[in-house]
Amino acid sequence: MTPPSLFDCAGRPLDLSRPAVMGILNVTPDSFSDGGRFQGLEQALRQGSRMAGEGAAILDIGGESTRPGASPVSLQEELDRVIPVIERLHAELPLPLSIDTSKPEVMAEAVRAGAGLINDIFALRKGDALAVAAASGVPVCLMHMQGEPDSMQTAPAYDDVVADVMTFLRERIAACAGAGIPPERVLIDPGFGFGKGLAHNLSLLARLAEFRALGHGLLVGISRKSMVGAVLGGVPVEQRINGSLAAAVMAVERGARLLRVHDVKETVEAAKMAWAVIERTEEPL
Ligand code: 8Y7
Repeated sequence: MTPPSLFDCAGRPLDLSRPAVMGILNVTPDSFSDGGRFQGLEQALRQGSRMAGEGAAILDIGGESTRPGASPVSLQEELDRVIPVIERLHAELPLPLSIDTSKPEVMAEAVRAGAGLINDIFALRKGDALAVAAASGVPVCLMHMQGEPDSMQTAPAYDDVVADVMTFLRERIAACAGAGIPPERVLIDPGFGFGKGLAHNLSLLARLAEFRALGHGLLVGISRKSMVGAVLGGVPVEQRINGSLAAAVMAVERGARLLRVHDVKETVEAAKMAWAVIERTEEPL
């Protein structure tokens, strides 16, 4: 059950025969300064170009904050945020783009605008997301989440977190197959921090290799998350790079092939080092 190593993201290849980095591009008002829509667009383009230059293989563009307690964003507002950014980045950069959304309408518009992957923290469970994703023709990432963003951290509970998450992902993979999304188009993600306590997150990372049995490309997002802050004694997000890199290396060693991160250059270098050891490669990567 070797996962596919090459994904066709709307005509742009994503090579996961070795670890690759997905750069996070949030297009939310709190993620750009104060200058309104145009400044937000220009800033997103600069940030996207920088991450591409730092070695990102794909950029993940999101217009809705999923932090606990964040207020929901209307469909029109989410479209207004992400579609111009996707259009411009698609025109100006050669790399594939991912749309981070749970709304079927945003998925459809984003793919029309040039997005080549759908990253959905709800694993295509909202409305007709399954059918829309199937019709789009692009690969999808199915992420596990227990509960809903506003309440998921209240009392997360599992019998066996790895087994429970794997059962959920198997069910969503089957739902995709039923909707016409073949397994070769599906990436999976255990969803670090989404309805998980620290012990759950640490178990998922320690036992990440077990997810290889599902035979799908494995994406992980640990970058700057609270699990890193907690381990380091409550440090703020801007002091979580080293902890995030340590977790990224452990994920690569256990089979992760796409790392969703804020700190692209650092993660690209850490992943190259890990991969050189795994492959005993003496050539520069
Ligand atoms: C993840 C994600 C977020 C993740 C995937 C954050 C959108 C929270 N986390 N998507 N999105 N996996 N696939 O801190 O772990 O970045 S948002």
